[in-house]
Amino acid sequence: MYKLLSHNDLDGVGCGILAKLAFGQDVKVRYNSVSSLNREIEYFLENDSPDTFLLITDLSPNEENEKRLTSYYKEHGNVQLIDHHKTALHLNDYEWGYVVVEEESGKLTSATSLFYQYLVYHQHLEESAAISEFVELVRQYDTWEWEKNENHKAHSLNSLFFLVSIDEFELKMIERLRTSDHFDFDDFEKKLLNMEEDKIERYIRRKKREIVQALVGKFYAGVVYAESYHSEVGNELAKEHPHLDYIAILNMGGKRISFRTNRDDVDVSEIAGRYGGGGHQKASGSSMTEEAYKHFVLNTFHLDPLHEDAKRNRYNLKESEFGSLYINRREDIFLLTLKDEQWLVERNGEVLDLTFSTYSECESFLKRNYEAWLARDDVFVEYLMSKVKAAKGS
Ligand SMILES: [Mn+2]
Repeated sequence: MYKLLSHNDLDGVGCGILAKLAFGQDVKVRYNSVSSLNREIEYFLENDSPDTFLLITDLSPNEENEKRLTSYYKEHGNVQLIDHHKTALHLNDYEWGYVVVEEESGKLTSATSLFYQYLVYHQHLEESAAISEFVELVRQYDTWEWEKNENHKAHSLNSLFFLVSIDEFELKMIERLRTSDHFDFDDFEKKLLNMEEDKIERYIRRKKREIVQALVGKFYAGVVYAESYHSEVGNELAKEHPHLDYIAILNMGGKRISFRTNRDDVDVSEIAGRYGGGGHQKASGSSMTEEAYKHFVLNTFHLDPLHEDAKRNRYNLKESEFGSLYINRREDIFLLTLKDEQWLVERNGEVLDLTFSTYSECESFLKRNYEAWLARDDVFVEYLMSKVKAAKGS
């Protein structure tokens, strides 16, 4: 007998699907949130037969259960943990732990891709084109590589995962992976998925109008409330606001926070760690602890949302040789200009005593300190006319 404790997201359920393909009736699978895993481990250690082989994927136990699992392993063997989270790397110190974040080729791993290798290596499962394609879609979604590769099928797979129940998803996928030569969606699913993508787009557009900016510790965070589509919301907001260090997505009902960044110089697994959570460098999560509540809810609730940059301008453009005009809620007027290959900021007519070697650094400074946005063309034209008037008058 086998027992698999896995995460309740697509990557975790991908492991469950592979386990059922490999072991059929001989495996019991339980999907967990990050917080419920430890209860399940304790239940297993107290109640299950030592003949049952325990597999844990895509999640890591707390310190106490690390100890319990280690002594259990010494006595019975029969434990294997497989994970790809950076915050779980220390579990490689145990014989029962196997954590790989990145393959030697530089390819990022997922729990499903590691577990697939494990099952094939131990001859529990035979490789097939359909399964390999499914595993790769899960991996690309979980590592967010799909976006760079424009592999929308990977994104669709995750959307489908959320459209149906976990049980239904499992059943559908197991059947398909057993019988198809290649992995694909059926026509009805394709129709559903198109509708879902439109819905996600509208949801993200709304969230773009709700995000607020807050300095938390030494980092500038974008804070937004969202119950669904955390990865998509986080990713789009991070792209929209590169001056922010990370995006904190608050799920008040679930009392959880997701952290996302697309920057290489920020590690959100450390941010989540501060509130007792963990994860990857670019994506992590934690519970809404009292401290987190204070930092992200209480201290930010009164703030006005960030304003988006004007998008349809023809004249007031970024990095323009005529200067780029920004405004903010306090009605400050900023002009970004290039002089002697350095970018300067003029605030309400006065040049600040700072220079920047790139436009993006200059803009980032402006947005972090003044919450300014690129003004619309009509504001720009009005500004230029007032300049001309002033010049004529003098
Ligand atoms: Mn994962």
